[in-house]
Amino acid sequence: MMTPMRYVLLVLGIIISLHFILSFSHEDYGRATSISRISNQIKGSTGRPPYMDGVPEEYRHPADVALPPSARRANATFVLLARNGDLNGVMMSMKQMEDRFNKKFQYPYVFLNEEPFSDEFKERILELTDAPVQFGLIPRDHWYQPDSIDEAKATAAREQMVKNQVIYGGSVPYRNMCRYNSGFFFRHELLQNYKYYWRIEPDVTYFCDLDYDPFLIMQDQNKVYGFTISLYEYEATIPTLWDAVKDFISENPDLIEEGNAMGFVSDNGGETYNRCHFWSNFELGDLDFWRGEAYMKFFEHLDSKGGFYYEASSYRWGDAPVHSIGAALLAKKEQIHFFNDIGYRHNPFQHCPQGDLHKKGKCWCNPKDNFDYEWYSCLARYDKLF
Ligand SMILES: Nc1nc2c(ncn2[C@@H]2O[C@H](COP(=O)(O)OP(=O)(O)OP(=O)(O)O)[C@@H](O)[C@H]2O)c(=O)[nH]1
Ligand SMILES: *[C@@H]1O[C@H](CO)[C@@H](O)[C@H](O)[C@H]1NC(C)=O
Ligand SMILES: [Mg+2]
Repeated sequence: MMTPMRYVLLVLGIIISLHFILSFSHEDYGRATSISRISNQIKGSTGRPPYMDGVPEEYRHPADVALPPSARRANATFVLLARNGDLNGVMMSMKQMEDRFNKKFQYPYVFLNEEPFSDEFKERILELTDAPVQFGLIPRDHWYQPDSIDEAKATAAREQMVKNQVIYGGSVPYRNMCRYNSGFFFRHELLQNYKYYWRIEPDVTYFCDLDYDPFLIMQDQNKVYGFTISLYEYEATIPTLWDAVKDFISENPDLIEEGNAMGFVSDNGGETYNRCHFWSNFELGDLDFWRGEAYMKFFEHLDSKGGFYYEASSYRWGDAPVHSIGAALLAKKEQIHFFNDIGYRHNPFQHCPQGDLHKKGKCWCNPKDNFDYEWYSCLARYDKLF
């Protein structure tokens, strides 16, 4: 039901957004933007997370025409990890990304697979975009379980999880995928040429038109990680992951960043994990951050504990908690960005922009179906950092 007050607010919102849409032609887009002013927005505790200030208007490109090749762009690419059998789901996601964003902005795509992509896969994908597309093969030693893993122990762990009905508990390929996304994709040779990436998964939904370039926000504001959904890991999960994290912290105190987001992952200064993580099926990130000394050491440390293959209690270490804990401890909290205006769904959760943002993005999700402040979401914990 629309109360009169809400109606007035909605109309006001429409008038304000129309004003902005009409007052910026696409020539304004990417004009030598006041980067110094923007980096001023990365400030200390203000009581407000930076996303609440919205996207500076000079970033917007509302006109429905492709950006000229000379327009300013970030050093960035999409990344899709997929099997040949994922083709249909990949196309559904990619077609939407093209329509909602990339037919205007023309960022390239990198596809990765531990098996060669089929001709059919490549042909069908190439039909969807005018942007450059590259298909990469994952080196064997980046994907398969390393020899150091005790297979008897790993098998026992998987069998235990199947018994406990843990989702994907018995699957070796799923573990390979989680370990690959945690510690290897950014080392692929096709990604060496890029600094930022946006991960796309099969069968996801992008609800809104994006009229600005999130990669430029990442680059100009020195962000390392961007998310739209955050949530708790399953109950009774990954106890040994946090033990390994605590070892890492005590062995490498100098690598832990000042002003980090520890408060997002722990409620007691690091004693225990509160199970919050960013949902990594959607992520924008800084590849150089993952490739940097701190995260590489962090990943090698976790990998040496074997938990990507063994975690016996009830779960397997996923790339989502690993990325999230890495970003939370090794970056400043302001470097983690909530993309509030990107409407997104990966079953079974969705982020649907609210109010003015919903209108601005011409979003088609139901604003009442929004995970942000549901009981299982961690967004309130992110907000509380600031
Ligand atoms: N090349 C390759 N890609 C994989 C493999 N397993 C998963 N992926 C990809 O890794 C990503 C995550 O896999 P999903 O199966 O979506 O895992 P999930 O998101 O935890 O689970 P769903 O709820 O089923 O989506 C997707 O981009 C998959 O296409 C694999 O064995 N090989
Ligand atoms: C893009 O980023 C990568 C990784 O940092 C770097 O090696 C490369 O030189 C950059 N390219 C451009 C054009 O700046
Ligand atoms: Mg998925």
